Amino acid sequence: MQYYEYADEHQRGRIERFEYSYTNLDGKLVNKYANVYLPYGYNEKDTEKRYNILYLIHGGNGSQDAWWDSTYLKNMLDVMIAKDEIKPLILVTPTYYSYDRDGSFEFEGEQTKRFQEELANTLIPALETKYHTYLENGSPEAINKSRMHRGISGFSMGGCTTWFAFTKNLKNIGWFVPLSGDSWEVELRGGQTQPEKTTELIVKVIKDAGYTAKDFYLFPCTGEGDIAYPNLTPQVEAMRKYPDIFVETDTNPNGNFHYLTEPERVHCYPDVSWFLYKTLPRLFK
Ligand code: FER
Repeated sequence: MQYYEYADEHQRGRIERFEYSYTNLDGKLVNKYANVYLPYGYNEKDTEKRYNILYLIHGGNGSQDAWWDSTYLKNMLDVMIAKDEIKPLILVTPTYYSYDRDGSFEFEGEQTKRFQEELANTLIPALETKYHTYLENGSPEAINKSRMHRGISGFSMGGCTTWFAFTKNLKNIGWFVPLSGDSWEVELRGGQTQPEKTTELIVKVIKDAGYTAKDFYLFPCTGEGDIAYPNLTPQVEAMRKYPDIFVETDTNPNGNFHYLTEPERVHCYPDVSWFLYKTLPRLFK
């Protein structure tokens, strides 16, 4: 099995901590942070330059640090940018937790859903008006206008978060890479238990927004040995019944949808980071 291997790279980006506060849906003020990867050459004084931005979400019980601690993500970004395999981008690892945890899947599902409100109304406007993104100001209109410069991905519950972003924040985000997680829009593991209903809901969101296949990109990924594979695959099969909305291709710009799977790979950060490595060059173009 092939993995991304560490490579020496002297043009290194840096990771900053972005602090913000958020009044959660229970009215409680929560002090939070997100880690922000700024690529090599990022200069806060250069206000002309703008960067695409990808939000990358941790799995259940994880944190803002999980991706950095468990994979070569930082080195991977540095190398891919230095080799010009991807354009320099800002990558943010927030957390969806803004409530006291109880460890249950019901709780996790609810948090990943509730996070969508925080993302749209607090995190995106605060963070993206500080860093040099395509967001011109913090208004909903400006967020909508810059959506094709904004993506979201995540592992496991972060994959569920990505699917909730699709149904709740499609007008704010153009690129979606759910890793080893299905949509819990209908119910827990609904991608497996209710694939048709889940897909109908997703299709309705697209149509209600007035969008077509040209208006979003969706690249779900998982390993065939992953515990989420049996949950995600039925959902993808149901989505394949709408080939004019989910136009499947492994090359842009011929389509907007691709289910990327690999034999053997299992439910862990290093395994799914391979999918990120494969998919990053397809984003924002
Ligand atoms: C899935 C989606 C999410 C799944 C598991 C999860 C087993 C999350 C697990 C965790 O965070 O522990 O389809 O399948």
